[in-house]
Amino acid sequence: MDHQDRFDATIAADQRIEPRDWMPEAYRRTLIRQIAQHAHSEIIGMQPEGNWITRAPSLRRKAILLAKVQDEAGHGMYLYAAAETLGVDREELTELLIAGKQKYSSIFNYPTPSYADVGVIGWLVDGAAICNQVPLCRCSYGPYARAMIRICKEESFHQRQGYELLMAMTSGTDAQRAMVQESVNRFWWPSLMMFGPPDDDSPNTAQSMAWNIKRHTNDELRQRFVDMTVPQAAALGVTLPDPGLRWNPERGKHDFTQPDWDEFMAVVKGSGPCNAQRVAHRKRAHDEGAWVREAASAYAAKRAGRAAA
Ligand code: BYC
Repeated sequence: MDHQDRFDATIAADQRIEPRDWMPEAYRRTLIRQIAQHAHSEIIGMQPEGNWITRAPSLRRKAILLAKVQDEAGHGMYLYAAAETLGVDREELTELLIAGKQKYSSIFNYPTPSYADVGVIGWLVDGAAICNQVPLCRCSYGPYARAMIRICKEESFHQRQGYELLMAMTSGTDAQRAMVQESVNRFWWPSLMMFGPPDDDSPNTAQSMAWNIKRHTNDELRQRFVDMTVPQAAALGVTLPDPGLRWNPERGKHDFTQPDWDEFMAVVKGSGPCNAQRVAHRKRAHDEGAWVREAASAYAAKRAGRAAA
């Protein structure tokens, strides 16, 4: 059996590819692309919510938000570590992000002007993330699949956190209910975009599914998210801002309106409301952290020198 046959047999048997196994170059490149984008999303994703840490309305809410944002940093680290098993370096990936040469999720290019956005991000954005990421726990590449198991557990907790905050707000005053509804109106459409373009316009899905990286198409996961979210919205007493949203008994699923795919393309290409701000902020943090990286390298070199002596 040659390398390619062994690889194909492993995929056909639904088993895992591990870092030391031979893999086609295109499989490696696809994984680096997806895992790096995913890692960058976790790191950039700290910014919209991090915006509220200093202004959270109570010590309890501040502690919860701090812990959540810190979890996102951890997810970024597991994912960069998974990408490193494919022969790329975290430093190199960070440079590509800062130079605008690698993507991160479109959702984090929208602003968070209201505290209700913290709850709505937890509910809708983490909810969409869970829908998309649970199947990745069965991805064919071992280090990515294993990283996703822990990430999904933490994301589920984040989603409950968002829902609990929204339950508190929607059982509060009219002004609080209005804040939640206004935030849902802004985040609903970008949340649907998180799953990627419609299947007919998704260049990567077919090959990624053949390699057992993706387990479902973008449209399948988007549908699953809508069906999961509708009863939750009813329980919260909020309206999803889509007049076309209704149960279709023949399909056994909800019909819904597609988001504005031109807006999606513009955001992915860098013209979203906050793209420039998000990348500039990341660059500043990276530059200001240079002394930490230098100190860590100097310390590691000194220890290595001592060990060799
Ligand atoms: N935003 O052929 P397609 C989180 C790109 S973090 C930007 O369907 P694919 C969280 C796509 O990359 C959420 N770009 O691609 C963190 C491709 O461009 P390239 C991140 C997008 O890869 C903190 C092109 O469009 N989750 O959950 O088969 C707090 C064509 O698309 C987007 C992940 O990264 C988008 N929304 O499928 C709270 C999950 N959609 O690369 C929450 C892992 C598509 O060819 N990633 N593009 O230049 C995936 O599952 C898949 O990569 C996607 C896209 C479903 C996102």
